[in-house]
Amino acid sequence: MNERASGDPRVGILFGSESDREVMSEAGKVLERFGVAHEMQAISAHRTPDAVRDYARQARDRGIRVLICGAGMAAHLAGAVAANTTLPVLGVPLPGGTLDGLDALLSTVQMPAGVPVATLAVGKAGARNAAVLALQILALGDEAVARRVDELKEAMARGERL
Ligand code: RP5
Repeated sequence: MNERASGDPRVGILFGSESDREVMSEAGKVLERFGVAHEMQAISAHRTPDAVRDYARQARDRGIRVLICGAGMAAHLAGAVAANTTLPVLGVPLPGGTLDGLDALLSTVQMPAGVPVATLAVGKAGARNAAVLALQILALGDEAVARRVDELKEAMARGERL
């Protein structure tokens, strides 16, 4: 399972602020462990909306297959990305601020019909699970990734924790 990631990124990990990087790097660590190339970028739905639109619109042509978006407070990043791509978008609500993640959870999960964001748990567990879900999506068309996800299930059954 400890394969080195190489090649063009297949997963984009985005987050609304540099202050989110530490939590969202949990997703990157999982992808690294499974040998899936990814890229990480701070980009804000509120501060840099044009950059978010451009990134989302160009991602598929650049070879990205899944997008993971983490943000806190009024967390619109995942929804704004989903509005501009047909790639699967996985949202990770992040804790912090007065409401400590409940605000981000509701902002991320409550998308109107037609613009889905698959929303994970708040915080580090959500970041890790977003990476696993991204692997499971990639595994639909990649037997090597599918085998590694099977190995993860077996390892967890033996008591290993992700
Ligand atoms: C959100 O506001 C970010 O995703 C971050 O979680 C939160 C605080 O951002 P900073 O003030 O640390 O840049 O937009």
